[in-house]
Amino acid sequence: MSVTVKRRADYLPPAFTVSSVSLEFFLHPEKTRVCSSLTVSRNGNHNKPLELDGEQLTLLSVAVDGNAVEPDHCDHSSLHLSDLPDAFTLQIETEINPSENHALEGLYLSNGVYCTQCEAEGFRRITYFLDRPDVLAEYRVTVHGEKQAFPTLLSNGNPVEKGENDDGTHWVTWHDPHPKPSYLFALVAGDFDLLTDTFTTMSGKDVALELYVDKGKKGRGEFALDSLKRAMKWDEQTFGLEYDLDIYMIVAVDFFNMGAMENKGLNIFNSKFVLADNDSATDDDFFNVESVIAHEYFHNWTGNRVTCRDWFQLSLKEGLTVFRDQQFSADMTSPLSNRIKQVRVMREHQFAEDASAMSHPIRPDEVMEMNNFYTVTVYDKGAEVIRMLHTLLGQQTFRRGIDEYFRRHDGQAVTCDDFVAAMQAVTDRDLSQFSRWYSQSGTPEITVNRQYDDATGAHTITLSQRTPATADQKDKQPLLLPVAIELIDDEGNSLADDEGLIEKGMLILDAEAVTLTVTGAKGQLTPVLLGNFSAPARVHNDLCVSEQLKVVRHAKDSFNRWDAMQSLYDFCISEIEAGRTLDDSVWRGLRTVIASEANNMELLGECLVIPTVETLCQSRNEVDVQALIAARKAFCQQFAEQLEEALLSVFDANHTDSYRYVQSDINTRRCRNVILAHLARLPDHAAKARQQYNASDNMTDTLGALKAAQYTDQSNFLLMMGDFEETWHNDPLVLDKWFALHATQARSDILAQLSMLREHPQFSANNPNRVRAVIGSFAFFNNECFHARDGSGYKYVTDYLMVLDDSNPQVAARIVTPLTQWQRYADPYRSLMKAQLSRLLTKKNLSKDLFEKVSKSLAYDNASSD
Ligand code: B3K
Ligand code: ZN
Repeated sequence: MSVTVKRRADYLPPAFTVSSVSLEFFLHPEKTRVCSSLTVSRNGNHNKPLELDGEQLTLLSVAVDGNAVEPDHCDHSSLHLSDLPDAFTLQIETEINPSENHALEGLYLSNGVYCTQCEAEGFRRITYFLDRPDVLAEYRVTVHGEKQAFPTLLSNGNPVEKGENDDGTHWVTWHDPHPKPSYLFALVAGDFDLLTDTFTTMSGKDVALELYVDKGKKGRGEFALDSLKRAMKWDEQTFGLEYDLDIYMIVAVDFFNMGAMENKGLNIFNSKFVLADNDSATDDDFFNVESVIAHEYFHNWTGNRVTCRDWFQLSLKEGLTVFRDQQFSADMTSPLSNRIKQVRVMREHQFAEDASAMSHPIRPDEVMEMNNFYTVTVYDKGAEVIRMLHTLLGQQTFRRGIDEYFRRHDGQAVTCDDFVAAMQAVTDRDLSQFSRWYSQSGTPEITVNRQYDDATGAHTITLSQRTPATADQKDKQPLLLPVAIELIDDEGNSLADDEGLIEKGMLILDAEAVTLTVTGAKGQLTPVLLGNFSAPARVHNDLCVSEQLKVVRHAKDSFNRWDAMQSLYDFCISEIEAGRTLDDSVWRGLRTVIASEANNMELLGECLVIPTVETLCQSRNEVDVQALIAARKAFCQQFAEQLEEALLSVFDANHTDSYRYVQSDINTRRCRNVILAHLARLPDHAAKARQQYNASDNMTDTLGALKAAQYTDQSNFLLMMGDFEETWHNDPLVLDKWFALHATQARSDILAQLSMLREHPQFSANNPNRVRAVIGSFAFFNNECFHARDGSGYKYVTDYLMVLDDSNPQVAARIVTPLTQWQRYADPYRSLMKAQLSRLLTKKNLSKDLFEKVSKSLAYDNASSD
């Protein structure tokens, strides 16, 4: 298979520009006609042909300035025209088939709703166009559709005209005054329930807010609408950014490849990130709705008003917007639990991506299929890079930099370098070394070395940095790492270093190594690094159990305290792996922590979570995954037995009243559910899961009870699962939770169970949410069965992907991720995984999406052995 690789270095400005686009859609399930009229000008002095992108289009006609022309070339991927005037009108008519579009890119019809998804390169499935983000045009769009089935016809911008046709159809014309790239185009047609509201901006302009949901789901839309208003207000207060159209629309659809899409003035959302009410949504669901609503809204400035020059610059909008939504969520909920959530994503997924064949800098250099680069690296590490800038500059200077960025680039398509240059303009700190974060891939590692001089009483602490080679890049340079650091002695005192290299708790590590000297410490001096996870790095610290417990007790930074607990658990599990018995001092220490934090539900709840298998893999090489799972399980069992009383007293002393989504209650529910899952392993407390299930008035506690029940006997668990299914069988979004829990069961007949789930009346192989709930949950979260020693789990997923790839390559390429991470594991796992990837590679008509990930993974010979 030959697939073209696109390179960042090859960027050329477009040969032609398009200043205005007029589109007319005649909707039809199988034969939608699209008439486009473009105002085109030659860009520069050249004779090149106009080369338009297209995919799966049937061309009906082409005309230049009103005269029909024959293209030089037209096939399924492009249309070329030459001998063109310098400025002209180009009219193109195409036909597309929305019903057969199961890839859910371009215009598709599902569940009786027409909708579009154009980012990154989906617009070319609608009409031939210069489908690249640096071609910005003003759009006027008319949509014709059947009146009965599609009373709502939407596109970007403001509605300007509507009318009825003689054939019983009706039409609406929309105009978007803001020039935009094609990836922000959107169209929706359907029959919805509508929630409306208004928001008055800081300059006094009224904006109409409209939220379109499935019929009968109005009650589940209110929280999203309120979240939108909170996000609008927050962006005004924090960044001085105001909304710029008269109307802001959000449509919730049931078939969607990802979370949501920030189309100008017309966001399209996966209904999972809109619909939430007290009965059906968990605390996490509410959190996710609010954060995705905010994320898409924030894109209106960081993404839409200033967009990307090319797709290699994706982090320009995504990293920055994720950072913005993280700050918003922290302000709306709680900074600590938010930060822990973000760090879990970094450690479990982003560090794993760095260690895989798909490693890339936050600004990638080479891409085969752009959809494969909407990654945790571009998004989450991208946000960490912005966060470090924020840390280095401080909120006020950072804000001035953002203002400068908009002053320079509003209305333009720009690069990450442009962003850094705007930031550089407001600070004296030289950002040239910092810029390496954009070009260098991999996870930097900070190693701590300690020495003590008896004669002088001086402690020396050397921090050194190194980024191991990655699959895409061998040579690495030192990075600029802001390292929040605290030095604690045995009496819990926080000490300064003799030379004052640490300023306000922050050490800038920009060389390969730096040495600190500290005198006057009482006893052992413990360095506590990366407070609040100040840089996306891994730390090798040689702290023993008593020092970890000292950090939990004395560190000022709550994140560090949580982190020390995680390291402690990691250590305990490796002791069990090595066949050693845990010292009683560990349990005594943990009992003390529980007792002293008994009133801090938030921190305690997080501290009692045992690291996942994915996290534990990060500190191990060539993992025997079944042995690791067994050791983790044994630790959890001992944890419950040893800490039973301590856990029980916290569980019994804390309760919530009837359900409210407020932070103190969220913390209590979280802590109680974490404890419940521990206690459920003990026969004496197994009944608690059932009791909580019966008493629960909310989805968080119901699900918490179900999750805990999996550690009790099977029949009890299955009875509860049966009851849950009966209650929610008509509610696919809620049933997804049941699908996912079922798919993550460690049981010997799991593959038969998965096949049964696929026969469930609510399962649909064309619906990404269902596929992710069943197959995705199995591949990502059912470690024990996915990694079955006979390779049956890998084979099952591969068989599924072989079929899914034909209809929805984007979702298939997401779900293949765990298989491509074979290099983490020892044999037989790695060979069995590779064998399945090789099988996948032989599939006929393998998509570019899967080809890129699978072929890179197979070609990867372990770069970690450098
Ligand atoms: N920008 C979209 C993601 C598009 C993904 C295309 N495969 C959603 C977001 O990040 O806000
Ligand atoms: Zn985004």
